[in-house]
Amino acid sequence: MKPVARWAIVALVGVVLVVAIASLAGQSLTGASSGPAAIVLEDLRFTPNRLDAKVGVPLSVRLTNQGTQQHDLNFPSLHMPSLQGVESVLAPGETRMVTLEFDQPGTHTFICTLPGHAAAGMTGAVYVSQ
Ligand SMILES: [Cu+2]
Repeated sequence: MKPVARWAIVALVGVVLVVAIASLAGQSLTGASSGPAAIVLEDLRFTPNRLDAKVGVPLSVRLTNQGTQQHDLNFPSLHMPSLQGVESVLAPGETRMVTLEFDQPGTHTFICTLPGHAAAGMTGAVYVSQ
């Protein structure tokens, strides 16, 4: 794929996320059944591989493994007691909701910890602002 096409996809994803957050902001907090974000785990990549979050604000993310192998999503540099389920492995075809909540701003890298996956490019980051 040409670099130009990749940037177009990234830009489009960014717009979709902004729209989703804006539409949620316009609603009251009445039992949101779907999260504002989703990450697809494919063979050796996360799509999208970046998310935005705010300190102290829980972010629901739906993880779906559309690959043919097992994958996980792990924040190696963080110790987050509330990160339930994120470190467990998803089988092919499996979907799971997780909630991320960060207590520090910054760029928090996540990886797939299965052998060789991160080295092959299966990494991403959550950009956390105050
Ligand atoms: Cu993986």
